[in-house]
Parts: sequence; C-alpha cells; structure tokens
Amino acid sequence: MTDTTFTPRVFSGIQPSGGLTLGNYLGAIKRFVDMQNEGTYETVYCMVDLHAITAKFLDPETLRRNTRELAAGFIASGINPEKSILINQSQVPEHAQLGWIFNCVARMGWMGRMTQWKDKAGKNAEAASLGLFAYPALMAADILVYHATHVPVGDDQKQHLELTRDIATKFNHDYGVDFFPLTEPVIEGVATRVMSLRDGSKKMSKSDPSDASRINMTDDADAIAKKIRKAKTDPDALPSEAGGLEERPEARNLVNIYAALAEMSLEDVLRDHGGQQFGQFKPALVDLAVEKLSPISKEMARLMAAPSEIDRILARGAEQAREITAPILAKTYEIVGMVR
Ligand code: AQP
Repeated sequence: MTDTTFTPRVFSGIQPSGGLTLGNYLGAIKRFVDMQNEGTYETVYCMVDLHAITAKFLDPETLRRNTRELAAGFIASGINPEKSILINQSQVPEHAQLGWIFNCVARMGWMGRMTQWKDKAGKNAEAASLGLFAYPALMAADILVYHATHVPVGDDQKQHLELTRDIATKFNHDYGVDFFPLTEPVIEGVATRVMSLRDGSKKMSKSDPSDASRINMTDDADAIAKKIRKAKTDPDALPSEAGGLEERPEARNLVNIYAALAEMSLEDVLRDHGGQQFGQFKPALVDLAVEKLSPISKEMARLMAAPSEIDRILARGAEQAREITAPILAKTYEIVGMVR
C-alpha cells in the first residue's frame, strides 16, 4: 500500500465500439451517476475511443457516431458536465503518452494472461492487433493519469483493475517512488454482470452479432417489449427465494435486470413476483424497462440531433481533464528521467 494521500477521484470509461447496451447502463453508467451524486469524489468519465479501434476495424464515420452517441448516453443517463468531467480519450493526449510508459512497465506474461485478451483474440491471436494485446496497459494509464482512487466497473473488468494495481506497484517500486495510487475497483450491485437475453452464460455485449441478445439504450418501447418477450427462459415459475435461481441463469438474469432497474434487492423482487410464470413476469419487466429507459433514449435522440452541443461539452471536458493529467504526466517523465 502507498502512504501518500490521494484526492478521492473516480475514473471510468466505456468504449464507443457500438451502441450502448443495458449491460453498460446497469453495470457501469448507473453507478457512475450515483458516484457523481454522492459528492465524495471528483468524477471523470470517458469515451475510450482509442480502445474502440483495438478489436476490429471501425469506419471513421461509425466511430464518430458511436462516440457522440455514447456521450449522449452518458448525459441522458444523468452524467452532468457541471459536476463531472466528461471526455473523449483521444482529446486528452496524456492517456496515450502515459500508456507508452506503461507498455514498458507491464510484462508480456501479465498481458498474455488477461482473459479478455484470450476471449477477444480467440484462436487466431497472430492476427489480433498489437493494440488489443496492450489494451490493459492503456487502461491503466487512463486511470492512473488522473491518480484515480476508485473505478466503478462491471465484473468483467476486475482482472484489468488488478493489472492496473500491478503496474502502479511495479512503477513505484522500480523508480523508488510513491507516485501512483493503488486504485480500488468498485464492483457493486445486482447488475455487475448482465447476461445475454439469448444465452444466460454469455454477458450482454454491444459486439454480439445477435441484436436480440441485448437491449440497446436507443431501442424504442416496441423493440424493448419484443426482445424481453422473446428472451430465453425456462418452463418453471419464479422461485420465492434466491436459492431457487441456481442453475437457472436466464431466469436469474431477468430477475437481476428487474431488481437493478427498480433499485430493489433480488430478494424483494422474488418476494413480489415469486410463483409467477414468465408469461406474467415478462410484461411487468417490459413495463418497468420502458418506464426507466424511454426517457433516456428520448434525451439521447435529442442530443444526437445537436452534435455540436456534444462536441462543445467534450472540448470543455478535455480542457478540464488536462489540468489534472498534464502535471501528472510531466512528473512521470521527470521520474523516468526524460529530459524536459
Ligand atoms: N453485460 C454487462 N454487464 C455489466 N456490466 C457490463 N459492462 C459491459 N458489459 C456489461 C461494463 O461496461 C463498462 C464498459 O465496457 P466497455 O465498453 O469498455 O467494454 P466491454 O466490457 O467489453 O463491453 P461490451 O459491451 O462487451 O463491449 P464490446 O462488445 O465492444 O467488447 C465496463 O465497466 C464493463 O464492465
């Protein structure tokens, strides 16, 4: 552990690699909004566009649209640019600059053990980009270039957060400093892992080829209703206690989604809905999802029609961000021994 006291500061990001999903919303953005409003932390939230080009080629127009849509999703969900710094990663060059230093701190063996690398590179790792392999070192830089103390993420990012701590520890040790904090992951709530609507063993993901597997934050009420009605389930009624959801991943997923949207515990949802068949529970979930998500998708559509408003917010965010990141990068270069 480091002894230095760091300003309580939250950083987290989402890739503009496709449309925003309910998984991103419940697992990440909703937590971002809570942490912003708690008032305990300075909060910095980011569209990580440099990460979005690591996995597959995105044509430039798509990347631009995805980035603005994601920014619209953040704002429509309650991220307030007056309270949080909202940025696009490539507009704050210190992320990539510190990322290079961390490429030289992280070890090949560490990176090769990342399960997300193995999943995304698949069987043909030789054809994967170097950027995909180095992704967790850039992610560590995204976090540590703010000296962020806390990172709210979904369960799938836990290993990358451990690597961030390993990089900070090795840097501090190699250079004999107490400069980078050991950042804490914040993985909380019932929706840390929202699963695919078509397969309860796979996480809901924007890059899943099946659109029916996910709820997009831009889906209208009809699309939401159709996807939930068609969601894979089993023939049994809902149990009255959480133990009854074991070995029933699809049922558990729908109950978790309900609980997260309603801000209830799993137990309370089962107390209210236990004994119901899916024919009864799914319409209740549709009503709740439409009630909670429609205002967000409407506001996203309004913002998407005014892209210059989004661009202004991001330009201002980048200026605010650089007040934090420029001195941290300058100090890092000095520690490393780069002549300035
Ligand atoms: N299904 C999920 N349940 C809970 N949290 C989730 N997150 C993503 N999917 C779920 C959380 O969202 C944040 C941003 O993720 P990301 O866009 O950087 O990358 P990802 O985790 O790889 O998300 P996707 O949707 O699966 O993107 P693609 O398909 O491009 O890889 C993270 O905090 C993540 O935990």
